[in-house]
Amino acid sequence: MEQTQEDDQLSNLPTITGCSAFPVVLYKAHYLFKDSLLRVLSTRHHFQARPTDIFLASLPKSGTTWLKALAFSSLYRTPLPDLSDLRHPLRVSNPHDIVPFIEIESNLDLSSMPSPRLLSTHLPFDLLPTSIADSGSKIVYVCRNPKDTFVSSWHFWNRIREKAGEEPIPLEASFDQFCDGVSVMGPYWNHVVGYWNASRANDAKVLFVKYEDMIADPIGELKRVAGFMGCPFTEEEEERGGVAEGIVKLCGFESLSNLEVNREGVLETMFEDFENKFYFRRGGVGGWRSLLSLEMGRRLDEITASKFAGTGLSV
Ligand code: PAP
Repeated sequence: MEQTQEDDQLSNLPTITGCSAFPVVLYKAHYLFKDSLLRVLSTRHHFQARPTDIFLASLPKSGTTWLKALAFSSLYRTPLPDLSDLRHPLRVSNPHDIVPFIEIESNLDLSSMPSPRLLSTHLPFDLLPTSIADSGSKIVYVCRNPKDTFVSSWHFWNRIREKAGEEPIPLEASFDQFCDGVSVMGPYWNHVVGYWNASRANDAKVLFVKYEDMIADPIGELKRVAGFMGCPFTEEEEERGGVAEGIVKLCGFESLSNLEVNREGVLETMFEDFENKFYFRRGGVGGWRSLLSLEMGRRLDEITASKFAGTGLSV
């Protein structure tokens, strides 16, 4: 690829460390991985969405892996083997290997995937490829409360760093950064509000889902997602019973995290191989209390209340 003047400018953006195991840069008010910037821009310009595409969008550590599993096993439930079949893709592959990220998988030929394609992205709404907005494709966005998202992220990057023999990210400094908006794909609030506003503007295009609602009512939320994706559970399936329940059970934390592929397997990423088990820590709501003080929790709540003021959104 030819190096342009813009590429040079981009590769000279100041790097920021401490919010992840890898440096980020500030690009158009969003913090992106330095090493992924050119790839993100290339995806933005070259990725061709199809009207039938479904994108699962999220901030990292918001329930992406779970949503991928639920959406995949719902959307393709007719051609897929029975949920209990040991050959079911979710029993042999990590959800990230099944539902690729458009901005990361440059070595995968996404154009050869049959329709309807199920794809994912961590990109903020305003950095999505223009073809996504212009096509009839749909987006399911999952949001998680910022305290659990921060804590999940802090643990994740420290596991990566620990494996590389590096010191853990200092908690207080990383928390201050998060509060100042510095987090992967952040600021947190801009990412969430971007998709929230898009869903309010066009709820046939963007479905907004909360991780906490998925925990409280996984079957209800799964049905909402399936209906939005255009594959609602049929009357016959409802009468027969157990279809949505079976999907929720297979995709549940206990079930997925205990599969051999997710205990022992590794995921190839643009940085290095990450262990699949890093994507399953404990799950659930309110785990932040084991790491953050009440004062830190209050601080984040106050920032969130002020950032979400007037949006109609609460988390
Ligand atoms: P990613 O964006 O890097 O893919 P993502 O899957 O969004 O990460 O987030 C991982 C979190 O989802 C972890 O949360 P924790 O650190 O608070 O534990 C992980 O445990 C949780 N998670 C993964 N799978 C499930 C699941 N099936 N049900 C509920 N939570 C899950």
